[in-house]
Amino acid sequence: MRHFTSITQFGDLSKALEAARYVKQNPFADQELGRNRTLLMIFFNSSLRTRLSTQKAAMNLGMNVIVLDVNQGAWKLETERGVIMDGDKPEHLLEAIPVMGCYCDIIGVRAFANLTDRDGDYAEIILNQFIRYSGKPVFSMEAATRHPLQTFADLITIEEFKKKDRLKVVLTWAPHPKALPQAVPNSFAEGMNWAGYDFVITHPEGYELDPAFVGKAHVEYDQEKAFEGADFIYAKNWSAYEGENYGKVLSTDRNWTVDARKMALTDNAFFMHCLPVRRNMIVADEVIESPQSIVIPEAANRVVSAQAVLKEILKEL
Ligand code: AN0
Ligand code: CP
Repeated sequence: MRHFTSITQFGDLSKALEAARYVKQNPFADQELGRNRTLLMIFFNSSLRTRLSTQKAAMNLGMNVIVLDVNQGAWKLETERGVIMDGDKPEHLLEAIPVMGCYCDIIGVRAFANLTDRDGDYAEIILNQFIRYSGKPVFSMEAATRHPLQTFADLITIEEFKKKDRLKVVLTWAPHPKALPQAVPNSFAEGMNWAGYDFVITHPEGYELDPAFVGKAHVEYDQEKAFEGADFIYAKNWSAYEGENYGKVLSTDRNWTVDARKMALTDNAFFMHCLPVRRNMIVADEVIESPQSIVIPEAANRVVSAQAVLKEILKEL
């Protein structure tokens, strides 16, 4: 594997799960693979889990790691080509990227959607510029349209906790005060379709996701109906995708918050969320603190997914 921007690039589900199992059981077995190799992680947005888990994964593989928060200490970067740079941005991404490429062997990039220009976001302009101009393998640490390391960790977690072969997995929209990207729900939907689970997406009308990611999922506007018999509830907020509402918050209706009464409609489902999560907006305290909440093992599996991906990339350097 050269670049990793979507879970579908990891061959098939059984290959991905086998790679994850090996890494989990033998975390330090491949220290030679990463020796004298440098990972550069570039953050255009904040992070707790992605930053720490990817660094830990790289250290497990014997790699050196450099982290750059673009908004803290680096020159402010212009991203549009053709701009007369007489404003507050002293450097262009088109020089910065190949320069960064000189200092490392692999680059991880976090660059969220800006939520104003849908075509630009869905063209993955920043991530693709890294792929094109850095000269190095690039992986997504959440880009505009996908968060594949999260999706991979989610799949590992579902496989670890599932109690039956035929699963009903439900992705539910939940309220949040600020506009969030569609990357996590898009990527999760892509992963569920790829894995072939029975998959339902529930959200208020107006929050339809890009059909390319929805795929074969059943869309149900009645959240309680969607929850019936579910084995996994995956909560996430996202802003609108459709038309001129792109990037807007259309509702903060707390009737969509995941609470114990709704969880009681499921088949004793596990509760998942990628974190960070706003309690009592997305999920009630009683649910996130319940034994059915697996948000911490889910976050722990971020080391496993990052390590499995880094290993695949290192093998082909
Ligand atoms: C981000 C998002 O919704 O994409 C990151 C999630 C991993 N969340 C926030 O900005 C709160
Ligand atoms: N889930 C996740 O990617 O968390 P961070 O934004 O803290 O990295």
